[in-house]
Amino acid sequence: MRSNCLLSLTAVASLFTSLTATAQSPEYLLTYSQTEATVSGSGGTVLASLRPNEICQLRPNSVTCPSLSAEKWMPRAATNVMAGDEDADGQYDQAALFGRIDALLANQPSVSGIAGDNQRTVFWSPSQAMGNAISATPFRPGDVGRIIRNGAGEGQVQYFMRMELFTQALGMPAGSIIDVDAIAFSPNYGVFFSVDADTVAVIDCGPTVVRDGDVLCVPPSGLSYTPDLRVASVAPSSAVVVHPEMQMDAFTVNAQVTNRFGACVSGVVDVESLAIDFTGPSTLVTSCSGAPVLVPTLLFSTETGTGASVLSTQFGGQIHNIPCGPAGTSCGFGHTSGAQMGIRPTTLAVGAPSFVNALSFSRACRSVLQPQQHTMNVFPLGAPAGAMQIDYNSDFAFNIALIEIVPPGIPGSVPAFPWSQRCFPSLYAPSVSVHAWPLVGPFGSFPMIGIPAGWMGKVLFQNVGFDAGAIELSTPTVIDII
Ligand SMILES: [Ca+2]
Ligand SMILES: [Ca+2]
Ligand SMILES: [Ca+2]
Repeated sequence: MRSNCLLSLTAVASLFTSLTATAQSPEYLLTYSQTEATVSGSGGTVLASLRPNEICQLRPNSVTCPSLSAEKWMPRAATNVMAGDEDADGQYDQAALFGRIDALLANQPSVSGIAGDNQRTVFWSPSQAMGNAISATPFRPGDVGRIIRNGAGEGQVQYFMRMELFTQALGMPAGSIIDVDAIAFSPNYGVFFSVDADTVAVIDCGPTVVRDGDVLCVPPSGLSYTPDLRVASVAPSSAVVVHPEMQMDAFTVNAQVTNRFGACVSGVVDVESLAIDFTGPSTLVTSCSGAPVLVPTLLFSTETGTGASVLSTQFGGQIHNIPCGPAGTSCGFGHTSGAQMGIRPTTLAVGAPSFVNALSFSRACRSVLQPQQHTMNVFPLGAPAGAMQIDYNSDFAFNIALIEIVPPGIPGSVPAFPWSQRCFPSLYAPSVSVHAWPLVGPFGSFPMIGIPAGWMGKVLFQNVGFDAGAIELSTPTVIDII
């Protein structure tokens, strides 16, 4: 009976794997643990500076490989608008919103090479809580969620899986607090995650110290879903340690990867990101209760993996290969520079300081805005037009900038449907006028409007990109005029 169950489970698994493999594109969304610089320089714009609370995009392919560069994909300028004035201080400009984005889950399938994810669909985990002045439900380090507009308005946190479900799966007492530090998910395999600090849990093996280097799984049998495939509930104590920290250390040693200084990395210390590699084999792990848990090939990064290396559990541990080459340097061949994952090394001899803090496969459209100054402190004298610039990066050859001059609070967005179903799906400026055109892609700038003497308020911009038969919106940005 059991072997039949196993067989059918494996058959379903391989079916799902083959379906998903065709949909999975070798493009990534990711975050870096420290502020880094794009290899490209992003056209000399402020978009070249990648902050730990901003999601970046890497598109390795035969065209980009000679000059592979990460680029900003979810600027904090955008999340400042999406989250609203969450701390009720009157300012949208919140430089440290979320602290660091330390886990990322992009699970919308890419259909026929068309982007499936946007900044409204991806889920992430913060390392610092968001304020609750706008969203009644919190966004805490132990949550994996996103920010949407719903019946309650703008700036609402919608969970993929909230902290209470993680702690229930870990058998922890009600009210326990954790920080989720890595996540990956497929309905076939369940939820994989890692925590930021060692913690006492009561899981299938009984009372256990869960390590920050462990990879845990809540298998499908322990999960129930909302209609849109978010986690609605978990079975208590259903989490299984599928790769203990010692195993992750062994994968890391076997991968033979160097850090930013050229030293061989000898252990994980802390697992920092997870992604499912559907092209690799799956293995069966037996939990303490005897139940088989199907574990796919996992990509992971470690706190020790400076120079932004990415490793894989395949073949007992190896450096992950992106289409441009290995995502790290092999021991004996020098340091891992960061350029393998799209960021600038510190010097010729020393790699970038970051480890990869969050990682997900995703093919997604890119059209982003960032002002050179988020706040203009110009009251009461005002400022002339062009006193500063708003920078953009767009997939589209031709763009225009929309502007809305708004009172202290930004009016809510409206769905852009049937437009902008590949890029940002909400129009933030219902009463708009065209501010700047034509704006030629990919990189460029347009001038800030003049600010009259004695004026305070908010100025909101959103670009429109024109593609063959499509109109696509950029991420929004707002400037606080004080
Ligand atoms: Ca604020
Ligand atoms: Ca977190
Ligand atoms: Ca992390």
